[in-house]
Amino acid sequence: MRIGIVCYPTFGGSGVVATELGMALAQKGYEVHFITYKPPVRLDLIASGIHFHQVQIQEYSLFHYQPYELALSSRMAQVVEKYKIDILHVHYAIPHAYAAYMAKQMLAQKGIDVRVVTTLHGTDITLVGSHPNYKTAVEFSINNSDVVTSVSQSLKDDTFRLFDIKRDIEVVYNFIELEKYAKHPLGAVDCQRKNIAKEDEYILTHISNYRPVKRAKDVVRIFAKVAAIKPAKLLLVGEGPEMVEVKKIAKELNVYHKILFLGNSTEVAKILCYTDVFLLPSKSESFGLAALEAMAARTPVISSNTGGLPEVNIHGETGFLSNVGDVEDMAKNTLKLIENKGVLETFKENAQQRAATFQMDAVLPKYEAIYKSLVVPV
Ligand code: GMT
Repeated sequence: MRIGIVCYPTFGGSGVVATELGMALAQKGYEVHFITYKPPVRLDLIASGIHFHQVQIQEYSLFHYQPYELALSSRMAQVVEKYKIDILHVHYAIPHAYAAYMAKQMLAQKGIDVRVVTTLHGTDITLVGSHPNYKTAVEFSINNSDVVTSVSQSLKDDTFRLFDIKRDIEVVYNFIELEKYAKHPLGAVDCQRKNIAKEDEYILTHISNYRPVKRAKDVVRIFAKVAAIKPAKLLLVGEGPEMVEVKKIAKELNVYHKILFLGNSTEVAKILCYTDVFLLPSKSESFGLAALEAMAARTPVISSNTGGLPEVNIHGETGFLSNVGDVEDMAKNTLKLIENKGVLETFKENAQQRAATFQMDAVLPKYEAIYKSLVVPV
């Protein structure tokens, strides 16, 4: 079977999920074609079965905004026709589901029937998709995909609450390859903690795109409260619009010198390997792939209780959940973990065991079953 994958090629969770899925499918013998504006950051371009088709945008001065959807749907239609693609699996509804619908219509004129699977990832429904500027088109694209999946039950519920949906949505959770993160007992990652912190220092980590939805300023506030009581370092991974303010608050709270700003990184497994506690105080989070990656690396998670996070992080077992913005409670919970070595060890073990329930081996067959259900035997 030939699968076309459309995603954002950046560090965001939806692009990571799409990339890991595509690479796993290629390993199982599927022919996988990525169609996007640049190679996805985690994509192994030379792996067997992987193909990449770039969407080119020509600047034209008449256009205040260049029409990416047009270029994308044209490219999708060309690639489907040339490589006889059976399924277009689009990740993140805006504008991918809409462009896929257009490609499908263009191909239908030529007697080609390509099937469209749309996976909803979060802000394409919650923050952005349900905004009146986009709502009509997003609702239309969801209702007109052949199959729609969402990465959590919470996101499915949000989709039905925010749109007039006239079809079923299947929950297919995000997944993890535990072996990539496991520091113990599989030991795939060479962990060199002593390069990062002193023996007695605890390491707290946050990974995100520093958009307001991540509440990264809360991360610094939590850290300042923890660092006032216990020796600790904070690793901030990623880049984004709120980073300037994050640094400002770190200086105001006098913890700047205890923070390592690591920027965007493809070495997430290595960084998590050093980490004792992962912080994710988001305002909205459909799933929280970053939390799952941390848990896979035996790291308990201090998070908010929003969206799909309670489906991933189990309160009092793999970490703790607090109300959005309750920095005091999040700091208290972090200290609960690091003030007692036995407690921290139990939570680390629980976190990894919980992450194992999201193993790729369990999730991949669900996508395969969806693809197979759509391809009509000839
Ligand atoms: O979190 C982001 O801002 C990035 C965004 C994306 O689409 O790349 O992440 C969303 O999709 C991830 C993968 O399914 C989920 O794990 C994240 O929870 C979700 N983010 C939000 O809902 C804010």
